Amino acid sequence: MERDKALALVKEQITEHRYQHTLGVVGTAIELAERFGVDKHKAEMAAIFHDYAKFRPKEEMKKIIETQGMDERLLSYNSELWHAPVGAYLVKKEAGVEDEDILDAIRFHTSGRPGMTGLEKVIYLADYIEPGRHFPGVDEVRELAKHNLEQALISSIRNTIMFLVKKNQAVFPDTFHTFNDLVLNNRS
Ligand code: DGI
Ligand code: FE
Ligand code: FE
Repeated sequence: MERDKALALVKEQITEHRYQHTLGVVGTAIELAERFGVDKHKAEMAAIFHDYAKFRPKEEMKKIIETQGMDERLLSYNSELWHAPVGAYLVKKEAGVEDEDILDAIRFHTSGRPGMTGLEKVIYLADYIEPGRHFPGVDEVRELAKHNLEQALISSIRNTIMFLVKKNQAVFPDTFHTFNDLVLNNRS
């Protein structure tokens, strides 16, 4: 699919603010893909569509999770997690994206998963460090991302987990499993 066609499809689904975030993720994802040897076209497409389902009604997302055989544990956790797997489903169904690498990068962009592909790592990280993000610790992750994809990812997932824990929010198990997987496989 053409970049402009994809952007037009996404623009209809999300707010202007979220669209500006998406453009930030696209630029960052292409940079990271180039730096770390990941397919740039797939990175661009996954970035464009990553938050496609962000504003779907919760009831619609819940129904899709239940009827499409998705992980129902999601329903017990923060509904912010739902737009990632539901997005992968809707981007295929409504936008006609068939590439499973791209769909997986959308599916796992919020929780990550053990054994993430390079493309999945690039999208997770680009979502975290795009220029519009301003949370504490993001500059340190931006520095790490200049030369080490895995260390940058570990740092961003650690920040996310600590942020949730400090707010007394339950952490989805896959987020912990992703953190453990990366730490255990990147000990220096
Ligand atoms: O969609 P974005 O805002 O661009 O970013 P995102 O897809 O990473 O979603 C971030 C939101 O998801 C944020 O409100 C925190 C929440 N979140 C991320 N990981 C977890 C989580 N919430 C819970 N309960 N558990 C998680 O592991
Ligand atoms: Fe998201
Ligand atoms: Fe996002």
